[in-house]
Amino acid sequence: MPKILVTRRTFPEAAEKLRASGAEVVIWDGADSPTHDDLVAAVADVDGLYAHITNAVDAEVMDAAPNLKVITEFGVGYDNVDVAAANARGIAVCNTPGVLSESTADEAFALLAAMARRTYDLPQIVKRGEWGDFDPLGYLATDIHHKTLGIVGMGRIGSEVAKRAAGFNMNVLYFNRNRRDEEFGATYVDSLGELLERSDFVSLHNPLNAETTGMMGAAQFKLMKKSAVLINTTRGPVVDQDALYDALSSGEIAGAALDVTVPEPLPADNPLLTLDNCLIMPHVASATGDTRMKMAMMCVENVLAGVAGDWPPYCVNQAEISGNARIKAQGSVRSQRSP
Ligand code: 8YV
Repeated sequence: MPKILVTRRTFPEAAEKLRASGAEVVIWDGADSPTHDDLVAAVADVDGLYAHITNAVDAEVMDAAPNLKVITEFGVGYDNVDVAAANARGIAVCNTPGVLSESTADEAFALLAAMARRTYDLPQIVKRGEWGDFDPLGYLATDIHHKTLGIVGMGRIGSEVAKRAAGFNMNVLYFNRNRRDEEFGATYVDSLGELLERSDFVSLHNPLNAETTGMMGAAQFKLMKKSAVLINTTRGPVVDQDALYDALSSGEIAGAALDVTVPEPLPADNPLLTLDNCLIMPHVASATGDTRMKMAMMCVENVLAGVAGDWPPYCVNQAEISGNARIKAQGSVRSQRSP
C-alpha cells in the first residue's frame, strides 16, 4: 500500500479521493507547516509527497525518502522544489498549472486598480472620520484607462492580465523571453528597460529562477516613471526589497502592491509596512475557494498517478526523468495536458 504525505490540511473532497485510492494517507495536522527537520523525518516511508510553498523539498528530503516517486506542488510555481535533485533521483515533480491563472490575474488587476483609484487608502480616511469638505483637488487618483501597463512574463497568467487590461482600455506592453504568437493586443518590447521606461504600471509574472532573482533592483526602479506603480504577484525574491523601500520612500516610483514578499509571512516591523504607498497582501492570488479546490484536486491526480507508477498529468520533468524513472509509466503513458 503506497503512503502519501500531505504537508498541510486540504479540502475534505481531496482527502477522501486520496483515501479512496487505498493509499495510506497522512495529512500533517500541525498548526504550522512542518519544519525542514519535521519533513525529513516524516518522509521516511513515503511514496508520494503533496507539498506546499512552505516546504523546501531539497536533496536532503529526497534522500530521506528512498521510496519517493512523486512530488506534487500545490501551486504553479515550484521554486521550493529542487528539480535538479529530483531529476537525478528519477522523481516526478508536478504542479497545478492553468487553473489559477485567471484568479491570479484577477488579483493582480485588483491590486493595480486599488493603487490607481486609491481604494486601499481612502477608506481609512472615511473610517477615521476624516472625510473633509468637498475639495475639487482632494483625494485625486490616477486613471487606469489609456495608461500603459507593462507585463513582465507573458505566460498563462500574464496573458490573462493583458486580457483584463484590454477591457479597461489600457495600452499594454510586454517583455518575455520570446515574442508570443498570440499577443492579446499587447505590444512586445525587446528589453525590460524599455518596458520599465514606458509603463505607468508594471506587473510581474515571470517565474522565480537564478536569472530573475533580484531582477527589480535600484537600477530598474530608476528607469521607471516617478508616477509608476509596481505590482508583484509572482515571487518575493524577484524584487530587491531594500531597493524597493528606497525607491518608494524617495519618490523614485509612486507605489507598489505586493502579494509576495521576503520573507513570508512578512514580520509586522518590516520597513515596507511603514510606507503609505505600499500595499501588501498575504500571498493570496490563487486563494479563492473554487481555485484552491481545483488545485487540490490536481495535486490528488498527480500524486495518485505517481504512486501508481503512472506518469502524473501535470509533470514538469517527464523528459528529464524518463530514462531514469522510479515511475515506470505502467500501461499507456498519459499524454501531457496542455495547461
Ligand atoms: C499558491 C502560488 O497558492 O501557484 C503559485 O505559484 O503562488 C499560489 O497559487 C502558493 O504557492 C501556496 O501554495
